[in-house]
Amino acid sequence: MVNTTIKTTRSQEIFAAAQNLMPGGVNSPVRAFKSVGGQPIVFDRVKGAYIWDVDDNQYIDYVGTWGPAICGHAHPDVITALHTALEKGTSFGAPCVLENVLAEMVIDAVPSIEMVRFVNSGTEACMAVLRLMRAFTGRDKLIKFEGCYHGHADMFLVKAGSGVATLGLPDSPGVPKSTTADTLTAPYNDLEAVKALFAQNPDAIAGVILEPVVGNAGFITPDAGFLEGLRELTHEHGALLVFDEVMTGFRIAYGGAQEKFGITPDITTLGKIIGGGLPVGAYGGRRDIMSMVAPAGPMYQAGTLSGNPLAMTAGIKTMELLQKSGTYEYLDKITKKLSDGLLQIAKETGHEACGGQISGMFGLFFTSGPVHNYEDAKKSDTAKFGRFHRGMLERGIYLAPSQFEAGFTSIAHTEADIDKTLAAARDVMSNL
Ligand code: HOZ
Repeated sequence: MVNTTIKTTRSQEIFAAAQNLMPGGVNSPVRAFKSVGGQPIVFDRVKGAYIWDVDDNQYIDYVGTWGPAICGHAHPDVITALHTALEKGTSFGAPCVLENVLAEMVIDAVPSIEMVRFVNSGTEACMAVLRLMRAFTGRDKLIKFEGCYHGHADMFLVKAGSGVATLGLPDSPGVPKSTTADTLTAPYNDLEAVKALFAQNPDAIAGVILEPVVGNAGFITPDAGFLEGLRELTHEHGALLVFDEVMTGFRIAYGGAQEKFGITPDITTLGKIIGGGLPVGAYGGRRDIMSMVAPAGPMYQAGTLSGNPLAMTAGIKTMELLQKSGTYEYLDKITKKLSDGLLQIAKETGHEACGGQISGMFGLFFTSGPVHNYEDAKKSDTAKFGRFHRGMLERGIYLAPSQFEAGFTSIAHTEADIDKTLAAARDVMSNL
């Protein structure tokens, strides 16, 4: 199936060539449109809330490069700062003062972080954190939640979200059973299941890792008491609590989910927004834990491009922009208008749907819900979502090409963009 009402000749040519060059024609699976049908759109340029494809079609973008574009794409202040930084070089492989600046901003903002280490992606951050959890506690097992995604490292590819959920894959071939033998899983929002795992594995669990608000199984919020319960259980059992805030950090509040919900984990992983659109990840936490990391301590982790001046610059400028008063109120206002509007239109046009938003992060499931965990999310009518996605695309609205990914807005999105999106949604849902 190809796009029917918009001209995508050039996109099709480029994607056809790409399929002979790269597996599936892409460098990350979800963007291949496999679960929504049709072909991916090949982009030419981005600006503010908009993207343009190689056939010159314009779209309102709710992917925002999967989260980083919270200030809108190619914000002029970020671009100007990058030009200046570029003149000084692209990578030093040595300390630079920009690392101190971004580190201080992260430490000031995120309640759990007293020291931070920059890496190059969220995957890298989570891989390092697992090693750190084990090094600090002397225990090997970890608990993760079904549908949560912590990057593509072997130990986390168990009942994972994001592309694994989108493609309906069982756990990935190539991951030795021995590597995941210590990965225990529980349904999200199920404290009793976590209690049982602790009871079955006394003094063996290094920690619990989760997306405090899930974005990789669609958008799922924590039930009242869930995060508090995990905090208590981990304390009680001498285990660490890790918030993977790669998506939620600096998005649902400046200090992330931990600020929003008032629960302070021991360790936090970050990515996306802190790189302002360049490749950055980070992990940080209590000083005594982070002091385990080499060269301060014995736990090894390294990276040639880590802390590089371009990525630090984009991150610093993006975070400065976010500090302007009213940022998160505005994100919440427009995203609530979008989310409420989509649910109302679904109701009026006779579709079972549920969803919600926090600040500039949202989701819509085609199921009556409520969705508390991945099993609930899987009840969604994914074929209908695919048709909805296609219809929206044809009307100039770019949504994440998967039922199992959250959507993102930015401060560049206007009320008029939301109105246009809702008008398109009414049109599409009336004919689904
Ligand atoms: N894993 C990303 C979303 N959860 C998708 C990355 C991409 O395709 O760019």
